[in-house]
Amino acid sequence: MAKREEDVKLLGFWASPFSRRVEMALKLKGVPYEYLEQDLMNKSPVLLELNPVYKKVPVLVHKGKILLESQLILEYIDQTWTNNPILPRDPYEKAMALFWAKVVDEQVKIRFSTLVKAEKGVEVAIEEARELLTFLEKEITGKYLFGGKTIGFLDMVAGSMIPFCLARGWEGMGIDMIPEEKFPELNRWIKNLQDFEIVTECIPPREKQIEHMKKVAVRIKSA
Ligand SMILES: N[C@@H](CCC(=O)N[C@@H](CS)C(=O)NCC(=O)O)C(=O)O
Repeated sequence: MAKREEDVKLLGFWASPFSRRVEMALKLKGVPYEYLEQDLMNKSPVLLELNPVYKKVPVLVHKGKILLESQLILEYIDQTWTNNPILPRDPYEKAMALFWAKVVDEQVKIRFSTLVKAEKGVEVAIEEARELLTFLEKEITGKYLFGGKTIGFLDMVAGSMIPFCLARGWEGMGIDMIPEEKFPELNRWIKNLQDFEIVTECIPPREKQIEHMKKVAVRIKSA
């Protein structure tokens, strides 16, 4: 079990799936951390100093070492505190978890912007987003969670991003992107995730997140 003197700080933002997943990982490992909420509209000198390349959260500081990029931070946490594994130990399963996590963070996330801009039309944008979700629907079929019986890497990446961030953004546009009848397995997974305190503690408040995602949509449109 991790001890007090671990000296872990997390620079994050309440609505960010990237920093929420890092919190899930720290909670799963039982690592105490100091959380420093960031104002992304008015970035602090400390954030700019610690992440001068991307100027983004999350930033994890462990005993003075600076860790950037949420998926890499999850790997670092997993290798530093070895209790309650996050990544599969099997090399093939690990590669697949990393592959699907990349799909979520790159492709599924981009589909939110595609829909906001709706350049090809709303129906086409919805179709494209659902096509990607269908791959995940197949992946989760027959499993309790992506990580099996316990929360794993893909549960943290996809769980922070899809139901509690993107789906709420789509909902703000009046779209139920993951309807139960089309995605029964993903809906089951979303419910299963919420059996875990480390997840429920990291889910942003629903209405506040929807309002936040509406503002994100306005920014995407005017960019
Ligand atoms: N690939 C990065 C993405 C991090 C990211 O996009 N963070 C957003 C918050 S959700 C941010 O800090 N945005 C500030 C900005 O873009 O100026 C990761 O996985 O950590």
